Amino acid sequence: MKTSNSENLFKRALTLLPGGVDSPVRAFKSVGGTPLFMKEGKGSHIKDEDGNEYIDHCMSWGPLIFGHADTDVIEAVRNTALSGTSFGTPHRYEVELAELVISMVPSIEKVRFVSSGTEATMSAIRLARGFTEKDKIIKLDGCYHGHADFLLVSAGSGLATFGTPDSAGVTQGNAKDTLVVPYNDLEALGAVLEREKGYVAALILEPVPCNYGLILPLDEYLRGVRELCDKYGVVLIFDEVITGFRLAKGGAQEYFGVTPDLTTLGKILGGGLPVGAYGGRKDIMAKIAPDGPVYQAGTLSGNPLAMAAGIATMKKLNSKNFYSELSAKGKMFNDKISPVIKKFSSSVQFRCIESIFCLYFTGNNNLTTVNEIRKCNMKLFGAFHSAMLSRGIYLSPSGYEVGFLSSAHSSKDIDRTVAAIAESLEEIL
Ligand code: KE4
Repeated sequence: MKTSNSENLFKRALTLLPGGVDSPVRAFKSVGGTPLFMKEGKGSHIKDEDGNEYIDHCMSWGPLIFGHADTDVIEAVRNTALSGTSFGTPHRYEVELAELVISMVPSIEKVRFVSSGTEATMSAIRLARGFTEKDKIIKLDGCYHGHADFLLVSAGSGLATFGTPDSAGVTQGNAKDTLVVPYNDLEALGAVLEREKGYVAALILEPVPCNYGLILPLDEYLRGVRELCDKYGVVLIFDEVITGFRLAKGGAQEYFGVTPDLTTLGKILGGGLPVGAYGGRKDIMAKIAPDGPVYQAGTLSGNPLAMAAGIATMKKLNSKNFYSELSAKGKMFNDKISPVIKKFSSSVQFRCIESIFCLYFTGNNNLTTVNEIRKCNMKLFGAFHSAMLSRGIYLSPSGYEVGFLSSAHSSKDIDRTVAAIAESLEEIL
């Protein structure tokens, strides 16, 4: 596979950008080899600077639920751009996208648009602290919520649960108010809430964690979290940056029937342009400036170009049968891949939920907590990723990330991906 153009571009990039990238996971550090510079995409396919074509299952990490260069989204962006990209004033598209989001997401009565998932989660936490006038927050081990300092915190030693900084530059002062408890463990959560009674402002979690592989919630876990938050007066924040508009029109909260107090959104919401959002109960959102004392702002928040992409995306998601057809694709993929995984079940597992999937290199089939996923063989994933690339399949370049299907993935694409997985597992195992 010729990759000299990507290699030359990467050499230049390394002298200009830290690690040659604008986001670390793109650097292929955990899978090895030179990151591929993509040039164009259409539907389920992308092409790199050397002309190699791939079926894409990373899909820009989730936003492209209709696939690359969706005609409706591109049309909306093109038409809007001709009238200008940003005015820094209120614009009708903010109103139209807000109406769509509020009509689709059960928990959202009022919404604020921002420009990334990080901005959404960072603002939602500040809002919850301002609303409750409490300092501590709880996050779930293995969940990722973007790079706000107080969220770059991982589980402390043992049951201490006080957070330890996950990154240089995050101060103890910032980490000390973040408590970390294991996901899928209501007992551990209840114990921390009891011990910290009266001090916890909010609990934030990915309802279905997708940043430590894919972790499926145990039955009634999310309902249990809701009940515990009610019992201790803690604001429940669902970070649906990935699951929002993905698992269902109303995201995981619709899919599992559990309604949080606040929801954060991103990725699909912007149809591939930079958009994030946070929203929820009116009484909580009333605290946000300029209505209330919690400050949050953004130059390009709600800009017409990004809003236009979001409106086109939301309207398309509301078309009849969209989710049942996407769900059927996920089921087809699962049905076709299962016999392949079964053959190699001593070394590889597979999980999926709707159009999100993940392969784990481990013989352990009980993958309900991050500790089990921590034991997966990421070196083998690296070999698998390269084997799949050589067969024209582009997977997210990290064993901790998930893969996606879009409405543009055909049954032929799915057959090709399944065949490539079977051949790649044969090759590396
Ligand atoms: P952004 O700031 O990257 O738009 O969103 C942060 C974020 C928040 N919440 C969840 C559940 C997320 O998954 C993310 C970002 N996801 C990662 C990969 N899964 C983005 C890819 C990257 O970091 O380059």
